[in-house]
Amino acid sequence: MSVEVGLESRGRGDGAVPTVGLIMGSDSDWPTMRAAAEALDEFGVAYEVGVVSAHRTPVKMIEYARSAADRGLKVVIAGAGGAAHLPGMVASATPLPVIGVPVPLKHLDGMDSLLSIVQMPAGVPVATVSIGGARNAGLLAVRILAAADPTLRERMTAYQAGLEQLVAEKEAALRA
Ligand code: RP5
Repeated sequence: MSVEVGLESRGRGDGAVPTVGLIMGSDSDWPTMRAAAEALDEFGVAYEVGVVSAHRTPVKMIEYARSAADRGLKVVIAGAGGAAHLPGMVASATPLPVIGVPVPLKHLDGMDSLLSIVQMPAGVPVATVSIGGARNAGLLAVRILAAADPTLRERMTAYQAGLEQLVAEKEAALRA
């Protein structure tokens, strides 16, 4: 299938310098990872997106991680499946917070991806979301940025109010 990611990263959002790096081990991860991109788009967060593989492009991965902070990124979202070493390896080579997304593959229902990402050694944290939980990865990145950005914090608060409203509406429909 045709996907929207390539080896070159590109910026999105409101045209500003990307603050989030959205990377994945393969273009085949994009159907899962696009939910993170959509969440960032909803909040107007500029990001770059690309394929960086721990196993197939290890030099690129290290260069990406080492240059990430100096290039202006504040958070990295890294998705991978199977022997999912990308998030942890990126975390080992950048001081930035790294959010790992376990991508479910055909076998093992994503448990292999989850355990590969979540079981990090002490000293090298990766904030791991649920299997396939790319939307939450995007939202968590927004929250991290919002800690120092009042405008984003307002948007996140409004989003949370919207969730409450949605539940109230569904509950009302249930009772009708
Ligand atoms: C992982 O291997 C990637 O993150 C992907 O989830 C998986 C399979 O990659 P492809 O063989 O589809 O390129 O490193």
